[in-house]
Amino acid sequence: MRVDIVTIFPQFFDVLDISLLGKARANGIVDLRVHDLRDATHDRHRTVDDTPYGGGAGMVMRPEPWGETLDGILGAGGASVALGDASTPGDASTDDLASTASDAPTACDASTPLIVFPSPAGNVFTQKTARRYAQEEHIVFGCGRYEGIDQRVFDWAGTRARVELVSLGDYVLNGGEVAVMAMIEAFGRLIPGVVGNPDSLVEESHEGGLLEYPSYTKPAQWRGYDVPDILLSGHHANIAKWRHEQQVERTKRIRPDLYEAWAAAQD
Ligand code: 6GU
Repeated sequence: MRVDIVTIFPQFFDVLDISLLGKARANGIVDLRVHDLRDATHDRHRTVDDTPYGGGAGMVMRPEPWGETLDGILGAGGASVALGDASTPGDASTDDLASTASDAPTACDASTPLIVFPSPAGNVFTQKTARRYAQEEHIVFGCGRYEGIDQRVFDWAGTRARVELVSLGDYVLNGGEVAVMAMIEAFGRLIPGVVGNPDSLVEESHEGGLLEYPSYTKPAQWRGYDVPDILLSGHHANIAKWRHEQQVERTKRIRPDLYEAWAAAQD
């Protein structure tokens, strides 16, 4: 799988070398390339932003460095959609397929790369999104800063690739870098061969629609707290039942929204 990241803070992603992804890169499972947006500027100050047309606070990222950088990543070939067709909305048949039909053309088919722009205005990234990204052949992350990126970058990119705006949740970050790191952490471990024991992916929170059960290890007594007797019983069926009950109870208490969705899917 190929992953490109476009950012004005390339050093930010140095830590990917020491994570799980570092091993996946060394093994050749993930071909990850980080691009400095400023390398595609041609003025002495390496300017990537400017004042917004129409006025207003903050700065907007200029389109030219984005165009030049994405040209280099996407290459000369690949799909291209005629501008006249560009308003054709993509297949947004699932709620998770983060359609940006109103913001950018999505006429490109699944054989084109997926360009993800982290944005608080995007569809919320979930475990389902992570599973989908883990199946992609080529994802490009475009990290915006300042008040955003010139809208024409999204419009044009949608003629060359599938484009999605994706948010981590309802709060505002200064830029997309931390969001991209979180998304890579989430989908990277779902790429076949990245996590050693695939069983560990099945039991955890969100994969089954419920939060994880509590875990215990040695010692059996610690600072007055005992490990629940059932876990020392050796009775595997009872342990599985207890863990499931814990999951249901926890989810109901901490995430009633998830609980309702899970309960509705049970019948
Ligand atoms: Cl993906 N980007 C930014 N800038 N802020 C966010 C976000 C993303 N998700 C939540 N807040």
